Amino acid sequence: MTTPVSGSSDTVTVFLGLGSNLGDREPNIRTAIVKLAAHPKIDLIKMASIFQTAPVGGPSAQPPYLNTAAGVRTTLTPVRLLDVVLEIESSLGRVRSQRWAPREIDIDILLCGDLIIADERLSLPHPRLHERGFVLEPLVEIAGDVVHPVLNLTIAQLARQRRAGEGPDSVVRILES
Ligand code: A4P
Ligand code: MG
Repeated sequence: MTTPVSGSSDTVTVFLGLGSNLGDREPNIRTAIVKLAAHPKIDLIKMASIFQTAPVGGPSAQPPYLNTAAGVRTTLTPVRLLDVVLEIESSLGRVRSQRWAPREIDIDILLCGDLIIADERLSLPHPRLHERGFVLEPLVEIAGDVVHPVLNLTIAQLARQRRAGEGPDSVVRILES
């Protein structure tokens, strides 16, 4: 089946990664989730715990992040969903400077059903999701059985693989959802 580039499509389950290391981090994350859930074409299904995590990449001496993941069902196409998340990021005060700079809110589209996309605006699955504790640890709580459509491993397998490769890291659960 071809994916329409705009408008609505069949309902698909999408997993999002959210992060904040500027401003009121927890309210930023919770407000972003509320805004997503308020969209008429997005139903919030699950939210993971919020984890405090050490910054990966970007300028040195950044504040620590809070990260979480959310599962939604939507009839939006991936590109329309990207527009919605970019709008929510802007409404929460995010201004883009350099890559991996500190931010009030980052909303990444991690997985969109089984879709595999590599175009200028959107890569799916998110190209770095399998490498990162700050993505995998929240995601495994709500999507452990979901299969990564490129790597053909479940999120639980990817999380175990990363932990084995890196050992304990600075991902610390601090709040329950
Ligand atoms: N884009 C392409 N694919 C996607 C996708 N699947 N989801 C494009 C969302 N956006 C996608 O993103 C730049 C552009 O990527 C978007 O406009 C969209 O067209 P951005 O959010 O402006 O840039 P960024 O986040 O600085 O870069 P990037 O490469 O997305 O970084 P990541 O991978 O999101 O990493 N450390 C901790 N502890 N916690 C974090 O949350 N986040 C990052 C950013 C780095 N270190 C971190 C964390
Ligand atoms: Mg991003």
